[in-house]
Amino acid sequence: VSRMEKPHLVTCTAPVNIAVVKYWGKRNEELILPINSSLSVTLHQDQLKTTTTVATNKSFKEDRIWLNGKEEDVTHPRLQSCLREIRRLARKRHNDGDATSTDLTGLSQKVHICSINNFPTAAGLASSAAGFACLVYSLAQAFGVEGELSGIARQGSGSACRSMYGGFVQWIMGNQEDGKDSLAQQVEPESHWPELRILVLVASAERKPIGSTSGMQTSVQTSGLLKHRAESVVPHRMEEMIKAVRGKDFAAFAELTMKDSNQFHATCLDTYPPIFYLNRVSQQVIHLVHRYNRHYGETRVAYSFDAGPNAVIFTLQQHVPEFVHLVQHFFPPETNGENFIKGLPVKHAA
Ligand code: 2P0
Repeated sequence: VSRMEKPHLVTCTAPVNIAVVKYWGKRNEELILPINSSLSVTLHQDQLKTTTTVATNKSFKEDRIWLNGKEEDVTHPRLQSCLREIRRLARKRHNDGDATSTDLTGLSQKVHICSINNFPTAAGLASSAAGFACLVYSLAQAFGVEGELSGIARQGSGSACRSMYGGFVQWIMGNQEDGKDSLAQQVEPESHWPELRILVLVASAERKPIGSTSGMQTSVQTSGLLKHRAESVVPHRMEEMIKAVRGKDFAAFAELTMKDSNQFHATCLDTYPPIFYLNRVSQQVIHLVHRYNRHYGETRVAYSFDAGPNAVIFTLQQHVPEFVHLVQHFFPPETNGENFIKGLPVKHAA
């Protein structure tokens, strides 16, 4: 029996982000360069999040990874891109004579990575965003790398670059071919708008039928609406959204958020063959929100849907109890103990 050297462990967490101006479509598949800029809100650290532990040890023979307790293929190209880029940065720091970086023996060490989500994976709840952001940050910590890392997270999953920052974050699409200017940037910190609240209504925790990566590929190939959106709608919408966020103008923020979600799903329908991420419950939530806002004659609540039927609700703190009460009334939890909501007609709403 040989004594194993104690592994060097780093554990980090990264939260999910929810896009209010959506990313959908790449101009470069390998580098993950988008056809439009996007903007998101990063959730609080203690909510939907990934926790990742990276272990390095001289005795490790190969890189290995476990996701939610199950070993996965470490040769996955996007995972390899992240590992390669972090090791490249670490080597550069070492060669530049940076005293805080790991020594050369450390640089050549293999890693074992364990990653756990506290929410359903691949159910359209941005699991890859939190996952790759957390992976890249943990690897950077393990290898003593600091600085701009969103360009590396982006190569794991596009939306992951936005989870590298808290608060309101834009992913600037950039225009260089090498992608060096396609980075995330904080627009406002998490402290900027403390009254803003995000509710996640889980309509289905099942895996989505069409993954984002292949879905957006088909959209780029077939949807004229997506091209129009990327070229003629998003640039102006990004400006308007940043203005609404900076000015904490909830009505403007909410309207832009709902319109952008709707247009994203319209491009999915314009994709050929069409992609449907929304279901009956999603549509009922959409109706409920509009009826609620109409009832008060002002926009108090907004919805947004990603590549799945689960609704993300944006509202201000003072409206949370009433809106949650309404949701519980119209979508009572099923009695089988599962955490799904049941669709009921919304014709009695608000
Ligand atoms: C977003 N989504 O902006 C949009 C809205 C889904 C709908 O980013 O291929 O998992 O890994 O870059 O980041 C989902 O796409 O796709 C996504 P890849 P990703 O949040």
